[in-house]
Amino acid sequence: MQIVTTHKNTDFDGLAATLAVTFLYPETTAVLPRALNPNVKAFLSIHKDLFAIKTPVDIDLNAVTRLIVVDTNQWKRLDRMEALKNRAGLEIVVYDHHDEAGTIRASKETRESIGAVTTLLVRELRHHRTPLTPIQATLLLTGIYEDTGHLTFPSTTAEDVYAAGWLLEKGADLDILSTFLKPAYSEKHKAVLFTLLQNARRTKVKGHRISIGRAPIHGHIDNLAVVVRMLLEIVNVDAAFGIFSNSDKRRCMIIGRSQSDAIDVGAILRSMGGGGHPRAASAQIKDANPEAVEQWILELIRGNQQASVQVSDLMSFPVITISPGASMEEAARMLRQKGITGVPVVSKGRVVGMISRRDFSRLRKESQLQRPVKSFMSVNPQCIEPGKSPMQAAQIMVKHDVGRLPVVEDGRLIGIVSRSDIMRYFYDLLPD
Ligand SMILES: [Mn+2]
Repeated sequence: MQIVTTHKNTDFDGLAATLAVTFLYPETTAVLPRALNPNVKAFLSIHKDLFAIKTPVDIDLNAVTRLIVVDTNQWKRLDRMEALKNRAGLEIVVYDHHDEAGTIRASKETRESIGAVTTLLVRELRHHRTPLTPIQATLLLTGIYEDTGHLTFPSTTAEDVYAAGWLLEKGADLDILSTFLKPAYSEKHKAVLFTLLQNARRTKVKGHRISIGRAPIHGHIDNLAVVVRMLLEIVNVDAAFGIFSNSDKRRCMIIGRSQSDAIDVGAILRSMGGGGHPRAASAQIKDANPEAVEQWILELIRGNQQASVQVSDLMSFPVITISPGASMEEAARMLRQKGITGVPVVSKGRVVGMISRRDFSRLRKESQLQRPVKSFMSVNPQCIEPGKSPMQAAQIMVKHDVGRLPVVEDGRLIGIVSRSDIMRYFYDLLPD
């Protein structure tokens, strides 16, 4: 078996390079350390199903014949790989961009001073003409951007920039990327934030807490959205708007950020001629008076009748279920025929368990296929109510490491929502 792994507290560069190896060599198993940095964890909470990822406890290290390590060359930075340290005959391949000498003695090492280790893998992907999906390209670009500070760190090389350009050609999505990367923040941003905080007005509209701040801008400032994001977090409202008037160019830039499904800033700013997503959007208006813009935003929120998306809008129904007395063999047949990976176990209309493909690994011998589902199912599974938001569903899935949630209303099973339903929802929010 061939595995690829990376350092503990995995960052996007480590994750991207790890998965890039599996894009290059699909027979490779990706093994991620159990400790991931928070940005990576958030990314995987939504994208987990797209990538086959194992943890060190899931795999049999005795079966490993080839170990590929990316973004580090130190044994101590790997999670639970000690058993491989002195394994005779083990082939080790390292991809790294750290200057210090490592403790891993590789049979093949690609170590270069370059902004991101992901760039080294992109070089191979290009060379092998490996096809990439836009989501894969987005992940790889996120790795490069993180380690190069959006291509601004002095360690950035021309090749990092070429790699980034190539990934954009392959459909990498900068909106998704900026959702998961912590944005850069400068002195200029600090000054603007200070102005916003001083004059931001806080109001309640239809029960939603809104803050709108205004700041005059001189010259050009990149990424003002960072400031609005911080305003939203500091004043802790459902949605925050920044109105930035640029006197010399006689135009107004409006940026909205929301942390509630009930306030769709994308819809609001689309009505003003801009665009974006429900939680992040912007618009530009010529010759506008900031005071009038503020009133306009408030009116749009008052008129914004659009219902927010709930789990019940995304769930599938009717739900295929199985009874606790059915045999494991029947369960296996059902999963195979319906092409699903798990099914709720229902008794007298109530969800009593969940049986999924991974439960079959607990069968020790063929004859156990005749045993009832109730002996192998996970009991008291995580369920969700239909009125919860897609984000809440994603959080439960990542917290409990489950790929689907029965949707239960008044104790009754009314649907089921899977990780791919949630993911599709987040991607459909993006404009074409
Ligand atoms: Mn790195």
